[in-house]
Amino acid sequence: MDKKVATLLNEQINKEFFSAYLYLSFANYFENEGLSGFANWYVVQAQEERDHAMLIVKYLQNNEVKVILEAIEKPENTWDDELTVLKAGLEHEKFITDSINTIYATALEVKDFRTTQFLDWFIKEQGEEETNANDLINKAQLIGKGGKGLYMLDQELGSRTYTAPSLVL
Ligand code: OFO
Repeated sequence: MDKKVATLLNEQINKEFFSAYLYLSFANYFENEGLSGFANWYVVQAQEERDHAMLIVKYLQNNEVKVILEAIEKPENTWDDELTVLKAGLEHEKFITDSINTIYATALEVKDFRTTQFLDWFIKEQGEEETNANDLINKAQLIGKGGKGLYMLDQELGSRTYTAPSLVL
């Protein structure tokens, strides 16, 4: 595999684990606020992010590339309110989308079509995750501060369950 592509994929592993860490921090925040449904939603999201990291680990190993694990940055743990957390989530997903796009473009440049094909799943996944993050913001904005609406949204988010990724390597 091209060295630059391999390095970017190695770095992406760290970003995915950081995403899991960040969303776990979101979940802790919501748990402390008494919003266990929101907390559940982000715990599931954290599990998905860990899966993304592991998919890249496996992909690199399948291609005889040595995986290097770096230290995971400490995520933020205090926010002003629920909406600020949700907006931080969307910003983070956009950052990850950019990162995946950069790897894709680099792989394309060196005609590494195996990697672009591998990344197709991630491109689609990022689209879904940005939509989800946006939807959460819209719902929270519709509801406004506290009350019955927030309680109902919390109930809805509490029903999210984890399913392993469908991508087969
Ligand atoms: Fe890894 O899926 Fe978004 O960040």
